[in-house]
Amino acid sequence: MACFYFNSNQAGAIATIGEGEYNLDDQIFTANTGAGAGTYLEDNAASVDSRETSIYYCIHRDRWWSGPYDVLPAQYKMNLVATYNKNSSTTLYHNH
Ligand SMILES: [Ca+2]
Ligand SMILES: [Ca+2]
Repeated sequence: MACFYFNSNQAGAIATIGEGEYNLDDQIFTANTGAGAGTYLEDNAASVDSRETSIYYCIHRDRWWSGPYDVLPAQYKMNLVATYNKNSSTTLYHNH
């Protein structure tokens, strides 16, 4: 599972993604989880963390896994860079 946060440094509302998503316009930040709760996940995430042990995620700026992207390694926390407030799709890969 990848956790997205509305604010930097894993703060604010949270949204979780467990699989690849070609768009993020039908996911929302979970109610009552902090600043930004209830807003759409697409183009509104500032930071992420991974709860996976053998999967890494790519977070893309555009839908259908296109455009600039950030890589979220397993068991890692980071602020988004290429997709800061511009996140539109996700893919996941198993580590080799
Ligand atoms: Ca979706
Ligand atoms: Ca976008």
